[in-house]
Amino acid sequence: MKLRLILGDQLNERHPWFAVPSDEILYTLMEVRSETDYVAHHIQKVTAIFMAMRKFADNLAKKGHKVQYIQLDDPRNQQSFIENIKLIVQRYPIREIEYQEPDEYRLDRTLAELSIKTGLPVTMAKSEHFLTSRDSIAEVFPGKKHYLLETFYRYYRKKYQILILPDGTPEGGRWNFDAENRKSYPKNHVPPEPLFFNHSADEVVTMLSKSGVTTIGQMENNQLHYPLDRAEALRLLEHFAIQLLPNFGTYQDAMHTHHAFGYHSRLSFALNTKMLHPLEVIQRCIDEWRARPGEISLSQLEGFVRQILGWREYMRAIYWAKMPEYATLNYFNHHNPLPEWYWTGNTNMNCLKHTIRQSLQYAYAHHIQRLMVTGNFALLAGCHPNEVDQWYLGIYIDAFEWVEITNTRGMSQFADGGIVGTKPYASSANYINKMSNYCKSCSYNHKLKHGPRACPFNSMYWHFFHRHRNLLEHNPRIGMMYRTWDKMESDERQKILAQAEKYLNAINDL
Ligand code: FAD
Ligand code: DLZ
Ligand code: SF4
Repeated sequence: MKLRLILGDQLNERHPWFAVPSDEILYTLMEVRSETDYVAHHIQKVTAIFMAMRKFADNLAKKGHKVQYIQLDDPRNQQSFIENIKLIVQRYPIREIEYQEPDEYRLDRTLAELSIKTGLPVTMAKSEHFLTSRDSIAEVFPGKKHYLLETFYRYYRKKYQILILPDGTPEGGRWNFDAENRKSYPKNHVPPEPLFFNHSADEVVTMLSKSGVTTIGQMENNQLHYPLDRAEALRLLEHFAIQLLPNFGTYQDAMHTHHAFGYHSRLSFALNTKMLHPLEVIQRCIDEWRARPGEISLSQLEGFVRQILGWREYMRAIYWAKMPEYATLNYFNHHNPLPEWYWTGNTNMNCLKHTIRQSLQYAYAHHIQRLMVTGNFALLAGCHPNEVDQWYLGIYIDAFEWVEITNTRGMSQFADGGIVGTKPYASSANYINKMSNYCKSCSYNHKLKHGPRACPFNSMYWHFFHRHRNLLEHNPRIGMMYRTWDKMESDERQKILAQAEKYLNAINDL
């Protein structure tokens, strides 16, 4: 008999593994403390993963597959993949083990030891989920030291013939429509209501609490809103294609106190747990765009395709090219702890208050909130990338290390010194004010650099560039900034630096 291990983020019912049921194959899923405890996860994240795993196991069993499901509170549970497998191997006539390539380095290493630990032949199967392979950086950039997202994206647009005309040029004559996108919401604009699924999570929540699993965040009335199986994930995709895609690109970067989700798809959980394949998501959106000419512009569609075929696959490619060293990079040698209010949202800074509270409430914030509010602030505040990683890895419903660390440590903290991005995403209040309504009701003044009500982003922004001058001055995309700084009156510069020091020294009180 063959044992096939399915991890909690491998819920792809269309994998070739499941084509034909066989009594000779035992599928195994397990809820284990080694996974619930490697970081403090959001309660909704652990709950969603467990409930989705349970549904997946039930569906397999209904289709005639043999399934062994180990719950977290099962007295026989050894709380680790290897120890549980060793136990199953003793109880069943298992002759061989298979698993799908895990997406996380840590588990890749752990499962590589399965054969030694069990004494059985072990095979790693392709997960068939991504559009690129683990070594796609070597494929796209042979012998190169720099890996531009744009080059990667165009390579795979061509390879998969996505929005490519017969003569090989991109549909619409351009690869990038960013110039048309990224507007803030006009006054009184209200995006469509998000599609929520109302799953009662009482049973799993009680089990987690009885088992003493530490979680963060809330779940109102134990109602879980995320899709838990493929049918629901497909409904969410339909909702996105029909209701949200028409304005996705335009408002991709907009932030608002009343609209947590805007035109974002909320598909990341379904994608990262493999309920949906990235190509079917892209194809569904292309079909909708073709069916509604004049109503959905190419800029909306291209902006979305770029996220999935570009950023998502690119982040994974960098992860596998650079791990495990990547997890140790700290270009700026930042060592401060994260402010305490990252776990409560109790700060007077309105942008951070809203972004953090929303993250605790929904296990969700959209890209610009993650990058330009919480990420930007942690960078300016000199927080240790390990702390920042732990926070992001725990709090978001879609957080798995292969995509979290490259976004956090790379894109948002520039701790990789420029592998993912060409310059740090540091900004003053100006950007947040332009893209949101946060500043309008904030106790700080977004226009002031110093003085009692000055927005902390402004002075901390200059403090960041000032303290890292030797690392950043020669970056061609930043040089201009130092010329602006140098042109300021010396008295003004001193006031700004003193204001930043004051804020940095009282970071928990902001
Ligand atoms: P949409 O805005 O609707 O975008 C559609 C899809 O594109 C997403 O579902 C996602 O699969 C993909 N996508 C978009 N941007 C990115 C990106 N930069 N990297 C990878 N995929 C992308 N995404 C995760 O899936 N897991 C993470 O742990 C994660 N951590 C992040 C940490 C930081 C600091 C930042 C700046 C971004 C992070 N992202 C992460 C990327 C992005 O913010 C989320 O994918 C997105 O907000 C999920 O919401 P959505 O499904 O509504 O996305
Ligand atoms: C995130 C997570 C959690 C919290 N719990 C489990 C679990 O108990 N069992 C499991 O198989 N997977 C879990 N996961 C998802 C894994 O951590 C995920 O498979 C790895 O991060 C690899 O990407
Ligand atoms: Fe955020 Fe500053 Fe605007 Fe307040 S004024 S919302 S702290 S950017």
